[in-house]
Amino acid sequence: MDKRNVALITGVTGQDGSYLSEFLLSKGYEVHGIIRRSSVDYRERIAHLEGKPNFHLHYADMGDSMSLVKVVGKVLPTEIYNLAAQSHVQVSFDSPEFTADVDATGVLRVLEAVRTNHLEKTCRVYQASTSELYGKVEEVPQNENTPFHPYSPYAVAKLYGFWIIKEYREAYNMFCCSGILFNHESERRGETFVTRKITLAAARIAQGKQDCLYLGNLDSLRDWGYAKDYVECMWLILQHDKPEDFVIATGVQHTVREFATLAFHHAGIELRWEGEGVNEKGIDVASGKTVVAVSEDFYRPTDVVNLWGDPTKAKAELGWNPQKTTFEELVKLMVENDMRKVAADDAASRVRTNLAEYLEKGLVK
Ligand code: NAP
Ligand code: G4F
Repeated sequence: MDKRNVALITGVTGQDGSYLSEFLLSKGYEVHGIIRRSSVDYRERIAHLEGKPNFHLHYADMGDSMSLVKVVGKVLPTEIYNLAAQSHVQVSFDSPEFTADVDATGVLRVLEAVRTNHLEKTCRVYQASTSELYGKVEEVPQNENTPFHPYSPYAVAKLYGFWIIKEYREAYNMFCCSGILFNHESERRGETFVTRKITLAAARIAQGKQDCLYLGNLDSLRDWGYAKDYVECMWLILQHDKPEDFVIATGVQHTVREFATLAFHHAGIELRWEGEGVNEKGIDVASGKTVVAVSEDFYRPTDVVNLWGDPTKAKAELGWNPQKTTFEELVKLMVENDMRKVAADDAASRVRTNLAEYLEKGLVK
């Protein structure tokens, strides 16, 4: 039995990869992460970990089997967390083939890298699966037995990932599992996901650095949790006595409109909503100005509108607390972070203003 605790994380530079690295390092793991070459600095989320003795980075790519086989063979991990993905649903409509290669075939490449290195018996594999599998939902709330109905190229690719993990578990007796995670957010969330787009814009508007925030479907419902709480569950899933799949969610859902109302409140702006559909507007009660408007540019060809997870199994079998950070606490901590960020970094905020202008013109989603 391999007693080492050596984790390999794909997607280490992402929101979840950075929190998971911190979590595993705090548990005494040797942590290895896969990075890609880029012409710009994209390692902001893990910069504070670089140079730590137990933290190591390796170049590889989810689209390059050989690189994955080599890294797995060099690191000999006892646990692999496969978090790497083209993770933006709207972008998957623009780049469906790339999304399929990374999010579907990429999972197969990781599993085959484990087999090629003969680590099936010593290496456990976690797959970052998603509530998007439920897509055009067939029941609410969604649990481990709810039928899947993927509703975007991203979700279809992730469905392959889910099934190939299950197949390798059954065919080769490997300890590989999927965490079916509902949306989880944080101060490190990518800036084009709706929550972070809202908290950054609320901070900029409150500080006079942006006029208006343009959003798509305000009625969309999500079960939003805190990423820092969710990475613990990834680890718990791999420590379980048998390989199984788990729904990870808070069990509470809110609309995009509710998220925006609360975020602006924490930025010091009370919103009043007027109009319907594409004509709906969020008006600053104090100034009478429109600070939120709807743009069809952010509507999706098919949109998932009713995600609501049932975390009963994770609570019972993993002892995980889905309400560690509440929705209200999550929104507050994200806004407070972005208020500080926008205020502190004037140079950066000028760049952000440019980004905000692009957002307003619908050029960046
Ligand atoms: P994220 O911030 O977008 O991070 C994605 C990571 O994948 C980044 O490190 C990215 O590297 C890496 N990556 C993308 N393409 C790659 C490739 N070809 N080769 C190697 N690495 C590649 O995503 P996240 O929010 O942390 O989510 C982590 C995982 O959980 C993803 O698989 C996502 O689909 C899934 N998930 C997320 C949520 C959520 O609400 N956050 C919910 C359910 C499931 P670069 O930095 O180089 O781009
Ligand atoms: O924040 P979103 O882009 O996240 P989405 O599509 O739910 O995907 C995220 O969560 C999934 C888990 O369910 C992950 F698998 C996936 O990797 C990713 O992390 O959009 C949330 C909702 C959507 O219904 C979208 O139509 O918000 C709606 N929305 C409304 N206006 C917007 C906007 N989304 C974005 N990104 N930008 C808007 O302006």
